[in-house]
Amino acid sequence: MHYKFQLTPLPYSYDALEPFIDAKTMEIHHSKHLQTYVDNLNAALEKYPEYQDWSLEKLLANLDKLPADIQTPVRNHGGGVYNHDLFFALMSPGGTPLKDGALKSAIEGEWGSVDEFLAQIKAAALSVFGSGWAWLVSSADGKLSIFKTPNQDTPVPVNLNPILNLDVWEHAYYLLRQNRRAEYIDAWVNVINWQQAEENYAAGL
Ligand code: MN3
Repeated sequence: MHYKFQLTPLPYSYDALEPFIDAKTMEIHHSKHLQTYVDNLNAALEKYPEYQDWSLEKLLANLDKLPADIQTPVRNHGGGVYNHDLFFALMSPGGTPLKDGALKSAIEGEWGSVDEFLAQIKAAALSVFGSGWAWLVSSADGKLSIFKTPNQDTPVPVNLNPILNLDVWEHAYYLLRQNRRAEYIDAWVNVINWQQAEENYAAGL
């Protein structure tokens, strides 16, 4: 995937995550917020053909090599595209189960149980001040950790493999749940696409 970036279609309908995440939130989040990130990323790259064949990962890993005037737009809007493409694929109607296997074993090895991991990522997500993301990531040796990023920053520049991410920008929950971030996180647990998380983990090994 490189310039000209396109809006990735949602792999389910806007109302498919009800009642946990409402249709109006999903519609605005995908068709307005993500579309804006795509458009602004393309606008930043429009006048620099030499970067138009760079993948999104390459752009995000090499922000300091880009022309000064597009470093911040690519960081913010490219990060927005990267983060949301992961996030939307990591949800599914009713969720998919975390099967016995490499990821479940690694989570249990690190946190003792999946429930304890979920408690820890909730705590991390609640502690993001303002807008940002909570992540489950793996390092090159496969070790898991919980990670936080502000704004639309990504784990790419620090070479961490994304397994699972959670958007805690207010636009992800404000329409249905107003300021109740904890309630949104508890609802999100019901729609986690663990099968996709398992694939993301395997891709980083
Ligand atoms: Mn968002």
